[in-house]
Amino acid sequence: MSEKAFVMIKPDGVRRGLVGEIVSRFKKKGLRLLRGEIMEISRETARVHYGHLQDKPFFEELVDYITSGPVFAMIVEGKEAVANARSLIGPTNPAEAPPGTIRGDFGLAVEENVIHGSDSPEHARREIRLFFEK
Ligand code: IDP
Repeated sequence: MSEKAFVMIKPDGVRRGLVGEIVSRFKKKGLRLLRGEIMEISRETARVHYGHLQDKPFFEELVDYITSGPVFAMIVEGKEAVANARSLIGPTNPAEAPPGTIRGDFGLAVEENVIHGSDSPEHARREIRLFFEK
């Protein structure tokens, strides 16, 4: 059974010219890129997307970061797309992400961790609606 995941290259990844390299990793893994779009996200969308973190002390900084420039939003599809995308992406903190993962290879710190990937199929559906169907 095929599944869809929402993946987003964050503004630091776009600014640093990593879109092509990162997209190619998803393709080499065997995931299909159904949509891929450069977009600016509003503070309102950022607040909804990261709503589960609104009580964290870094929430405003997170909204600043994710709206600091264009992102590259994607829908990838394939078998267990959510789990497979998360394994390509690696743990939240790049300092703890192993080499070979996207965060491990391209990031230094949790405040700029290059990429987002949905953490469940249900959240993937919600994020695809939020970013692509508004
Ligand atoms: P995830 O992105 O790996 O699913 P979450 O815990 O959902 O991790 O956090 C969402 C995003 O919030 C992270 O990707 C990162 O950009 C940011 N973040 C998480 N923890 C911190 C922190 O301690 N300081 C600053 N930003 C953080």
